[in-house]
Amino acid sequence: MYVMGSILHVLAEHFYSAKILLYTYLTEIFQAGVPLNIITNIFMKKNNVNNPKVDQLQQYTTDNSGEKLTTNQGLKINNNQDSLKSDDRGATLLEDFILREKITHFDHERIPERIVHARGSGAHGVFRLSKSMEKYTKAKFLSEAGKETPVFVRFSTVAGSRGSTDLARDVRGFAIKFYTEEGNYDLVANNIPVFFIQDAIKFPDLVHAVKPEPDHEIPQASSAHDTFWDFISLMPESMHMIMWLMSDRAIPRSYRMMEGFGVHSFRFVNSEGAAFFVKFHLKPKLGVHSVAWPEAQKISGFDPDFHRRDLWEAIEKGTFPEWDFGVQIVPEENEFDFDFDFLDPTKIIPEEVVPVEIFGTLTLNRNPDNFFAETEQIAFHPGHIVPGIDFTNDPLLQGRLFSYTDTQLSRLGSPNFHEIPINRSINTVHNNQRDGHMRQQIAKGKVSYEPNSIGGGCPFQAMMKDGGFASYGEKISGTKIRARSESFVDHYSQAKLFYNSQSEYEKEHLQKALIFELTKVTIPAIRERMVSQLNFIDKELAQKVASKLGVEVKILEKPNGSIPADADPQSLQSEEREPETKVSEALSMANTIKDSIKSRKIAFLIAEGFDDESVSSLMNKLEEQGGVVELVAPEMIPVKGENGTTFMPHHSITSTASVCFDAVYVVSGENSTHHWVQPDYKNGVLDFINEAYRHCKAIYFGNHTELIYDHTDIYTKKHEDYAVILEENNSGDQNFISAIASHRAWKLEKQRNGMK
Ligand code: HDD
Repeated sequence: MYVMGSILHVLAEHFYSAKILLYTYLTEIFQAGVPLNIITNIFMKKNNVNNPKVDQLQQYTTDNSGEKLTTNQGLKINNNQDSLKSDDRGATLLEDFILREKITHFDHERIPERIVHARGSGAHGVFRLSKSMEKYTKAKFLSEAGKETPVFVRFSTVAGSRGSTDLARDVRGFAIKFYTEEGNYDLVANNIPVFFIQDAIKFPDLVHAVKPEPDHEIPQASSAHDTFWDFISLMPESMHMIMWLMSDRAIPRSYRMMEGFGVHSFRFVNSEGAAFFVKFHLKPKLGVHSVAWPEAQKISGFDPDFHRRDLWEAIEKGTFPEWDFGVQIVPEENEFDFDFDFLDPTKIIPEEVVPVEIFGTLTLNRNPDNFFAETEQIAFHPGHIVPGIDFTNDPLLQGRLFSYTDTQLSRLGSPNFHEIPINRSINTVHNNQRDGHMRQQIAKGKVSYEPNSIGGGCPFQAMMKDGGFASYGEKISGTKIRARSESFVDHYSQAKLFYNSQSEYEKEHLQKALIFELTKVTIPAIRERMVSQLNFIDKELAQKVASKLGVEVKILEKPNGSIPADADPQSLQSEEREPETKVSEALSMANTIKDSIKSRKIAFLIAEGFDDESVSSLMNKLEEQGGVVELVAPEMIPVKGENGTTFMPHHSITSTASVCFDAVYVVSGENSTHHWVQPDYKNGVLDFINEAYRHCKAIYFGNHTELIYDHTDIYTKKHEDYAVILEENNSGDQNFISAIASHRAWKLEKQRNGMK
């Protein structure tokens, strides 16, 4: 059997392009003799070409194919069905070490979930440097164009538990571990470039406010409740972040379609010791796209794993998610040239003021083998840096530097969490740290101290020229004080900048989000405080929201919030600065990339007697351009076309909804149309189409589908709409493809929903 396995392996390696064909053929031939999973493992081998981190993980990876069941001590088990008893109807014996081992391990399978960012998904990949950044940083992985560094990326929501829905309105984490030759570098980023608070001392308060309320643990994965808005309405510094959080950025279409931001200003330090302030950016090659809030709510019911599944499937299909990676760079001497403080994490540097310099591509190309071992056990920390990258005095970052190691101790249970395979650096670790729970490294010799003579002085400290890390020698002089800098006290200018940069439909979504969230607030005083805060950002916005909440906008006499105890709040608050730019195009998703249908999911509504030629032809066109077609039929049974082709549907109309797709094709065919309008299916198919229409998706009606079309909201509203394509033909196909690429016809939303 194993000889057979090796032969197959060699064959597969040499005839890569024919792998799939060969696979189908061989599974049929060898089904009897070789277990299917041996063949599968060989042919569906994960993409791990030239990835030293993946190679390292292989040492710890096991494969049960063809193996016998054993205990954890390696003893072969001959009966895994029955415990050891005093008789076949007698009590179980304490002696049953196999039962005890199995149950004990099971009893301890869970570890504490992350206090924030508990719900997440991850993947392996590679960062490829396209341009040397040597001028700015001595980090080796950023020095030589063409260099490839293995990475593991974990995306997450913040507030929900491990089992919560992916589609919560929330910030998304975007944490990247670069396994560099100089050690691990972690960029623990988010999909929003600013944060709620300016100082880490407020983090526990923020998290307690947003998490489920402690008396009844309600609500799960939602900010729409009293304690969150109570806190926010008292924290003017959070207003910029709130604008982002209430925008559609907080409900991404896919992890693959979100930006990533390092948030804080970090430092690049070059080999001459010169330092530069940098802000990290990741820009998805597929553009930045979101779903609408009513969709998000429904997706949470149909597929709470929507983002996790999307990431997994895209990688399995070989549509590898990609981001351009870059930085905004500001030389140290220009630190004070801006109208905000670089150390304030509630501020962005508008891209129109300092453009993003792209220097490489991040590609995710391999799903993990085991969720727990990799995605759950990975431990990120903004303090994992390499020479050439350094911190700033941003008080939020400074607090993070303490929090992340600390949390791993309670989550992973031991200071040896760096030895868990996914956390190991690809260069070897040498130091005098010893022992502790679950120690794995076997350190030779007598010496575990330094200086020493017995061990020949090893391990030696590294000189800077040999890659030894030395902190950037920032000059500091000051008086110890527990206070906030006055340069941090402008909480509204950039909130305004964000709001004013949004397109009309984005502004409307944002207003609706605020109304949704604040409607769930049960205490009128909190709603009132909140709309009064909004009034500092945009008077019309405040009025609109207030009018739906039954509260009045009050001009705050004395702004609430965290300000130095001895400062006059009024004077600080009113110190609003004139922003350098009033509108930033980069802040609106309306201006994002819309040129590809790659990985877009298109539902084909097929029923008995459908036009199979048109299905095959359009399917080919869409798939050629990277689109993903899934067939939806009245029932989950094979469906025959008019020319005899039979398709097995992916879904039945009752098991999915159009919110799970980007576009809909109502397949040509008189017979199939008749089938769909039968009483059993008519409401289902109409709901499917009408909902896609409301959410501004591309919809294509093939030939002879009038009987369906005439009953949809589209017909009754008789709109001229570029994203609804009637009757199949060549230009129809092309129009459909363009409409899918443009993501949504958001501009027609009001019209489509019958609003003025
Ligand atoms: Fe944090 C996790 C991102 C502020 C304390 N954070 C965590 C993760 C991301 C971020 C992406 C998930 C990592 C993973 O996938 O394992 N956090 C941010 C960003 C922040 C930020 C972009 C602001 C700019 N965080 C922040 C502060 C503190 C923390 C101010 C504490 C003072 N964060 C944590 C934590 C977590 C965490 C409690 C929970 C799990 C973990 O670290 O490993 O330590």
